[in-house]
Amino acid sequence: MADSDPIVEAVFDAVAETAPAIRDALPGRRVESGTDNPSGESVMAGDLYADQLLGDALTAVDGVGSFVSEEREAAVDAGGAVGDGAYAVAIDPLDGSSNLRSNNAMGTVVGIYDAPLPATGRDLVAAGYVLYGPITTMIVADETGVREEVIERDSAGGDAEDGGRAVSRSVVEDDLRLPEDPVVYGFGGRVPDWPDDFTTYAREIEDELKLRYGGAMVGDVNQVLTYGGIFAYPALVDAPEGKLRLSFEANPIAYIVERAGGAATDGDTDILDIEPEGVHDRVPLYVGNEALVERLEDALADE
Ligand code: AFP
Repeated sequence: MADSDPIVEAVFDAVAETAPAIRDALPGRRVESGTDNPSGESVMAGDLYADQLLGDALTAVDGVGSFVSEEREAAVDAGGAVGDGAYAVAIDPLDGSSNLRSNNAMGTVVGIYDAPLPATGRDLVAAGYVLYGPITTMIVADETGVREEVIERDSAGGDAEDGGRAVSRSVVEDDLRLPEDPVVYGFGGRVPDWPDDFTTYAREIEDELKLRYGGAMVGDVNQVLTYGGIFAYPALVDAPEGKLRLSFEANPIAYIVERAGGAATDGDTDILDIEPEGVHDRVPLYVGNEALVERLEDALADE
């Protein structure tokens, strides 16, 4: 078993330490901020708050050379030589923020790259996500494997020995594996916008599995990691690149699920092999059970 990378551990410490403050801030930030992000999407007040908190925390971590956010046009220089001892940390600060108004699950997605962005998923050294569900959990995937942690405020509020850290990280699953037998599926986008070949595939899956779609990728992928199955935000007729961002959403999720024994594709190519042109490139994402992902690639290739 490989040892954890100390910089990776420090990044996930910083992410975990911001989680309770982000969660506490959500009730007062369920409104639109009046601004759009680089992808042209309306930004919620919760997005901005999480982005600011995570930016401050992560740029302060030794070994983080740059901070790149779905909500910001350009990378924030954190003073390290990315790819030469320092990492670029890519964040989707509040994935699924549309769920704020409806009080449904959302989360923070983290990708730690050993190269400046835009980079391929093969440059990831670790990835993970915080899930704000009934409880706050964090999935961490690195060279040691995939684990699930529960994040709680430290009842003692932190003390000098642990640097006043105000949260506790409790590993509840230290070798998270995608269940062999698929049970759930979740497909994004509107059905009339699905291309015919994906619609045919979806109809087959609907006959085999149970629908679990909540509008936040982290929550839906967590269902797949927990019960087995497949998640997709597919290419759409009027948006062949789909909706999800490669750097901030698809790559980290692909890294996690592949390390847990699954597969991830854009319909033709392993997500981690995609060469992006820009930091905010979008990509279709089909991820989960390897056999179902292979069936999907065959279905899209048949046309
Ligand atoms: P928001 O962060 O704008 O809510 O978008 C979330 C997301 O990027 C991803 O988490 C979901 O899987 C997907 O969009 C949901 O998109 P739809 O609202 O089109 O279903």
